[in-house]
Amino acid sequence: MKTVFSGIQPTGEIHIGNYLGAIRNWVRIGDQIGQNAIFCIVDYHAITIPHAREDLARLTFDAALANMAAGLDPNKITLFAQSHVPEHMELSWIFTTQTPLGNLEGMTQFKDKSEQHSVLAGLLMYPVLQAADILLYKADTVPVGEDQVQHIELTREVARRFNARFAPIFPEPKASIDQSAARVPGLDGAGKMSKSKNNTIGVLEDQKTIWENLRVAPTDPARVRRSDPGNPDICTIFTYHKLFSDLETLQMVNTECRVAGIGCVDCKKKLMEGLMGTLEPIQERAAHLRSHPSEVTDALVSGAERCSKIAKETMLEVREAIGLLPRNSLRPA
Ligand code: AQP
Repeated sequence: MKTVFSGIQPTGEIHIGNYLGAIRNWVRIGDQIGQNAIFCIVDYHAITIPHAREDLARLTFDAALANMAAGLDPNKITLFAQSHVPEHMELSWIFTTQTPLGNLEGMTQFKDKSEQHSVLAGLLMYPVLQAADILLYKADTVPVGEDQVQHIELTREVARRFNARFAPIFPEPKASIDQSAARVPGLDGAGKMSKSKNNTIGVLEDQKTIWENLRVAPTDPARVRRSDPGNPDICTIFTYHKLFSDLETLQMVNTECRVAGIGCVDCKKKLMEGLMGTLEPIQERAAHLRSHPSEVTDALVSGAERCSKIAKETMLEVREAIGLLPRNSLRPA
């Protein structure tokens, strides 16, 4: 790992899927490689579905705050907002002109989101912009959840095609996935936890709200009465236990659920202990950052400065490679 890039959309509250599937891994990588670990709040991606203009800036700031609270230290790593480095859009356009439409129409996320939202052209181009985000910094590793694997494969194709046609500028980056939490399920048990699906446990959500949502979350449908035995292997709550509870609790739940020794409410109360044990320190750091917002804004300012430098250098190479007329060549000698 020389350079690592990953991003998160400011489309809502950061949830435990983002934390366990991505951010936790980002923190570990940052500890290993420092400021070459580049993390981005991808606000231009967030507008590929209809968004509320009055919320976007706040959500972008909040996403940066939540990431810092979850352990990203801007004195170590690089954190910035995508729109503060306009070269992302320039490279994205160049890649758009080189990418067959068929490659984009087949993307699973595009197909899923097209069913939920009116289809904007930007939604189709989402993975091209993502390729530009990653390749602008010549990142070789992209730590993501499983849902992003297909997009990283497209990024590799984009790099390969560009290198073959113009000049060998880009690495072919690999996805890095934390298999223990590659696809955290949503509270509704109907698919992955996702900000846009209203099935989340927010990392910064207060204990009361988390409990209200958890209390009514579906479990094994065979457990209609307290006395019905259940099967933890098909229960979302047990999946969360595996992510948050200690071994002793895990074994107890695994055994007792199967013989109706504990009910679902008891099981969920047990989960709350492990869950809040993880979330409370994050929430304390978030409270500190809320009362010291300049720590967040300073991080974003210096992150964008650092990224701008790298981005400008890459774009000089790219423009030359594709044969554009260089602006600085027009100056008289
Ligand atoms: N449920 C998840 N389990 C594991 N990893 C996840 N990621 C997202 N959900 C899970 C990973 O988190 C990083 C940021 O992704 P994102 O901003 O696209 O998160 P989201 O919650 O998926 O956001 P949206 O706005 O609701 O998008 P859609 O509708 O596309 O899911 C990524 O590394 C992602 O893999």
